[in-house]
Amino acid sequence: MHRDPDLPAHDHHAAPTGTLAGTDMRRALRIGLGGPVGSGKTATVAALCRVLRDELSLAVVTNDIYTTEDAEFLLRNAVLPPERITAVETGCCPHTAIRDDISANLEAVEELEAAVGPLDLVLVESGGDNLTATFSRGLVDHQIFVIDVSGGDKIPRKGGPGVTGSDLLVVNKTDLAPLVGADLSVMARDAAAQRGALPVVFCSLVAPDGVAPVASWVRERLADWRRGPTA
Ligand SMILES: Nc1nc2c(ncn2[C@@H]2O[C@H](COP(=O)(O)OP(=O)(O)O)[C@@H](O)[C@H]2O)c(=O)[nH]1
Ligand SMILES: [Mg+2]
Repeated sequence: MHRDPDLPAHDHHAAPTGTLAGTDMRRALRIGLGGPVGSGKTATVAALCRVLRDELSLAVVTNDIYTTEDAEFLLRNAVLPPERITAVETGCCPHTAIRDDISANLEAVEELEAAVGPLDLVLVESGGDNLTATFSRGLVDHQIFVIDVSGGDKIPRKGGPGVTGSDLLVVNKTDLAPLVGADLSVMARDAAAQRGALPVVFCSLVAPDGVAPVASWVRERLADWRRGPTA
């Protein structure tokens, strides 16, 4: 299996040691969403906000190269109050802003914590890239990689660090599988071969509560985070 050295460790408590400035309060859990342009990252963020916002205090950071389009979509759809959504305009390869020079993203997360915190969860959406984008473990505690079926069922087989080593692989747009001739069982088999025991969920965000498997996984990560380091 090919693992990227910069992917977050699967020890859930290795990286997150921060506290909110000036308080004893633990910082929010940070989850990154990466994946190719158009796979459904913003749609996943929007759906997660809708199902989690009444049970958690959450905020979102979006990354776009030249625009703030994703943040505007989330604002237009009123998935969270505007003060809980921040856009980072990377002005460069989106990969750089989530992996190499994460300062703008870290600043955005910290400013959200200071302005509307304490927060339970911050979702950081990467600007869409290809199959190679991964987050620095200094920015997020876990990462979700979102692919979709519309390019056919070959994507899991192609591998890359997001497919092989992300903490959760989401195969989105299952509603389109019959239209593009994508065989979900082939995708499941290839993803398992690439990922070993790491989890994979299939979803369709146009279905009612289609984000449920992703939301369940997020709730489990948050429960682990709240329990804190185990002896
Ligand atoms: N049919 C279908 N369309 C979807 C689904 N999820 C997202 N989309 C659409 O796919 C397009 C790209 O989604 P978006 O979330 O902007 O992708 P991103 O670039 O990864 O953030 C939008 O038009 C969404 O409405 C899905 O499960 N099924
Ligand atoms: Mg997006």
